[in-house]
Amino acid sequence: MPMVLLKCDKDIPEREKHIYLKAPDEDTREYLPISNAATIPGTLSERGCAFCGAKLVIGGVVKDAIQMIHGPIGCAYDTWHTKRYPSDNGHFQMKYVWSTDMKESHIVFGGEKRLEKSINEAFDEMPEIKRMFVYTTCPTALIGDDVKAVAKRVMAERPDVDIFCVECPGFSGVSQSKGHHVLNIGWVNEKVGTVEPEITSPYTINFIGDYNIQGDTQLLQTYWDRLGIQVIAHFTGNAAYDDLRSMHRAQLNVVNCARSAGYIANELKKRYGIPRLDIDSWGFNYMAEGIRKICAFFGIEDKGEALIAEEYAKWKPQLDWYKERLKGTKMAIWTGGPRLWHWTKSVEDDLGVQVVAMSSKFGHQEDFEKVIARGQEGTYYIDDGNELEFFEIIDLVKPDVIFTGPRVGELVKKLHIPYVNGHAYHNGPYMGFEGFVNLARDMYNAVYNPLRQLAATDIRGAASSTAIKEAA
Ligand code: D6N
Repeated sequence: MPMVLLKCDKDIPEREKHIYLKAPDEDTREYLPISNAATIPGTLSERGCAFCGAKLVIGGVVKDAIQMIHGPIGCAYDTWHTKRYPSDNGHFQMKYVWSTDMKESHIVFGGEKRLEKSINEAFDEMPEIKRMFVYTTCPTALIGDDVKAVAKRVMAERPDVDIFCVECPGFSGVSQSKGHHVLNIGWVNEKVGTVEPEITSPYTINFIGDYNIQGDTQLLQTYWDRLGIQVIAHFTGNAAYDDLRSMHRAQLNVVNCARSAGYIANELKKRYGIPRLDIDSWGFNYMAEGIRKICAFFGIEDKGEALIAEEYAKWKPQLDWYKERLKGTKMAIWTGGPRLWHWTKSVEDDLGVQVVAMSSKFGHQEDFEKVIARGQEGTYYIDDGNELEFFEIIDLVKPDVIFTGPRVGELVKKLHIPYVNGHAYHNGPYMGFEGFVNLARDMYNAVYNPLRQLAATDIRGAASSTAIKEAA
């Protein structure tokens, strides 16, 4: 039976449809876990809200815009500083958070005046910044504040500023995935095509679905520079607001995270005829394949081969050093969705690591199709997993390392299983050739860390003190 009802789920048997164990000789197309559906009551979901998907994942990465969150203060604080996406302008977007700080009386009497005042205050405080995102949140959307009308008024009074409104309150979807969608479509509807870029190369791309986590975008940028490819816009790692307004001028859309940003790539194709090319940027094999495809599109294959050869010469020996030591390591990946399919085969091919369990918070059917196709037999594939399920899965598959977020990471550490931050990374970047060596290093350091044995030792008992001597 390929769908699995875990013991901890005996009171919520509907969970069976969300957990799949890949078995030999099955037509896996018949067994996709249900996904992108409302969380089942009774399960403690790890998901984020739709607002968070728009703000924390995509909009908040843009480096030169004020992020005005129209709602209670917590919506601002809780989507600030929990991810690391640096920028080359002093990390302006990570330093500050702005909120209209809605209180009960504003909810009763309406928050539009307060929003207008807050927008003006923010621009006055930071006169060098002329761009802004405004987000609605659950309460301000429920009371019907017309944020677009407010933004229009401010833009009429201040002709040098530009404001983009994201109307995507937390309750508007089953997970943060909805926020990705709303922001993608809003941006292409309202902002793309409103700025003309300066074209400096015969080869132009948009790089879509990469958020400069610990410098990913900046590392890949060194490749595009060496290949002579101009990136019109990065959606949205280290991105400038106005660059994203000129996305309509690229010759090719290169998509890394198809989940969060496939929508805008599809719209750019429909409206402007720009082709979409999906690549994986994590892993040696995948990165080389991606560079080959992009170079083939422009007819600059030689340049691509030269770059790949240089990078392999520099980094492959280091990767192999780690591969030698990580071979046979059992890994679990519990992140948002796409990293499951980006990573399962790359760690297997490049590092000899076996992925034994994968859980996606908000992946859709297409994400599960990809991950099950790329993943191994005997591996669990879980949609919207909860903590009790994680503990049971750990007992079943006994992973040596888990790539997940800090919250679940802290839990698994108590079981003396090392975790590596699969969202914001431990010491990234992880994309590209150098990046995958960083990932291997962090995995090696986690798995072989001697502190793990010490942490598992209780020095209060006589038996344990022997153990500690042995460990020492
Ligand atoms: Fe894509 S689906 S945007 S790759 Fe996305 Fe990206 Fe994945 C995700 S940077 Fe994952 Fe998230 Fe991040 S869960 S924040 S690691 V966390 N929405």
